[in-house]
Amino acid sequence: MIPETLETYFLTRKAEVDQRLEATLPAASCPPAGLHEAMRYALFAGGKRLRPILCLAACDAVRGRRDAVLPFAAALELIHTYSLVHDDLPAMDNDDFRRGKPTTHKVFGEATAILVGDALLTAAFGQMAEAGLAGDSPPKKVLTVIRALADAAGSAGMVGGQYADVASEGKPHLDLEQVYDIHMRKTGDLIRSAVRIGGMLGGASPKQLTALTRYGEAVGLAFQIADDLLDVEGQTIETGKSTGADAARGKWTYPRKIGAEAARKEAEAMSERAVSALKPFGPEADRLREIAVLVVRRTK
Ligand code: GRG
Repeated sequence: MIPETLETYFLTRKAEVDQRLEATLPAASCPPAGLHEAMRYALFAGGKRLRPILCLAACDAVRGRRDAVLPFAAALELIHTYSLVHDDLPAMDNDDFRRGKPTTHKVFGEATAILVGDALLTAAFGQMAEAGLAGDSPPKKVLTVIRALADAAGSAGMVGGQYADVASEGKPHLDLEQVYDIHMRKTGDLIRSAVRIGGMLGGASPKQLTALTRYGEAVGLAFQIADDLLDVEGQTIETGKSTGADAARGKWTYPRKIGAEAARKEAEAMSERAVSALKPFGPEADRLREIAVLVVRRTK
């Protein structure tokens, strides 16, 4: 058999996730049609589906059943997309472009964009409840996963990190620990949670779950630092969003705090830490290893 390349793996998993999302969301013509059209616009604008793919790859690493994990992988993308739609609003980052296209509020207006985010977040929890009802995983495990995702996405996790990020804008000084804390909560918690959920539903042992948690944490931080660097050095044509926006807004990032060169080294170190966290695993975790390397080499 020809070994599957990372590219094929990404494309295949992305297609599975997209199919699931397609089946989950009401048709654009279904009332309220304006809202459903806008939800679909936000969700199918060309995202990389990194979080669902990490979740499925973690399931593969513990030789779990991917089909039982897929609804939760889709839920992760629903939550991620809602966060981007809200993050782009004028009250937050005020971005006109995302994934190379006009942002949701630019096309459908601010009120609709707020409701799109609300509806995507609600759909994520509906999706997970439905998966629980389908009975592919034990109910207690499903509830544990839902609890974990609510923590990662809520005020102690992503939303709390976003709050701290917004509050830190324009401040004259932030310690590196504070920048780390914002990055971990804003971006890292959902990424770590994606990996943990794939492991938990896939049947990870406690030792495996600890290793996956360490991996997810390191990849989450590496990803955010790489994102900071793309904002400084990236090409709008590739990233699909305006570059230099963080500096213009007075945001605290790793390149601003420690310089671009040191930030790149830190991202590389995190990527290596992620790979070494996977020592307890054999080749079944190769996709996770490859993703950890890719995350710091990405150009979009
Ligand atoms: C508004 C509650 C709320 C939270 C927002 C994630 C986030 C918190 C804000 C996004 C700001 C940002 C650009 C952070 C950098 C890391 C990041 C999440 C980048 C976008 O994720 P990708 O690259 O996006 O996975 P795609 O488009 O591929 O899905």
